[in-house]
Amino acid sequence: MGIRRSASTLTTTELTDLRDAFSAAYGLTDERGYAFYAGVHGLPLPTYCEHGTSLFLPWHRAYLYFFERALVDALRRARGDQTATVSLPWWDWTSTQAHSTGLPPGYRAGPGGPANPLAAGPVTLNSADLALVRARLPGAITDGANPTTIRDPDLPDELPRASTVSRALRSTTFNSFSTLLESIHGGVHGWVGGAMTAVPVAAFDPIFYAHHSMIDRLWYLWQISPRGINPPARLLDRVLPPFPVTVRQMLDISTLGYEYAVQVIG
Ligand SMILES: [Cu+2]
Repeated sequence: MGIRRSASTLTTTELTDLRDAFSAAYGLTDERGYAFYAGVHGLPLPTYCEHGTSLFLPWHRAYLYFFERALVDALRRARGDQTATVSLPWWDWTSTQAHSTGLPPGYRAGPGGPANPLAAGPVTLNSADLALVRARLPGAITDGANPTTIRDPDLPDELPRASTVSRALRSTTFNSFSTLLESIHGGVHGWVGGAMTAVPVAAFDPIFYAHHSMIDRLWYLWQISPRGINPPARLLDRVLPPFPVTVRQMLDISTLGYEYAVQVIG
């Protein structure tokens, strides 16, 4: 919790904390763990995530909020240190660096080095769901026992451009902003390839959370811009299952205990 930073600016300590937190969450098989959160978004059924609706932004904000809390708890338990903390970084896929090298360095697999828990996530599904994923979504997860997510990234310069995001940020209604941003977001899922291209398993890839932090940050930047406005009033008291929160409660990130480094936009 606290300040969410760009994935490309993490200190060695911050990256170690993040990796330890993900590893700790991978090891928890109950509702505190990674499999539970990844499963909330996709398989096993029911799938809760909101796509193609005006709840896309608030639902994913709630999702990241509860997942980030789970990461903090997992890290504290693993370290036996109640002061340990961690924040979800965002992956700025519009940056010059992303357009030349693609995925954030901290999320890539090192050649022959120790396994990087941010390079792939464990796909802990029952055998029927695993068989379904393998039949319907070839190339999403590895074969054999203890499968993990697979990526198949496109060329770095094919990531969304800052100018495309700027156009979305000039939207003057919540629904037009949400629709434009969701479409840009979908392009990045496709760019990463593999598990990230498919809702049922996308959230098993740890890059999912860095990608969605970027989306959440762009919503925040639009909210504080002169054009930012609340979702339509009829949506404000909608609950965002399975989370016991409403759209209204997701509007002000300062009440959620995290912030993004401020960036001035015109
Ligand atoms: Cu997504």
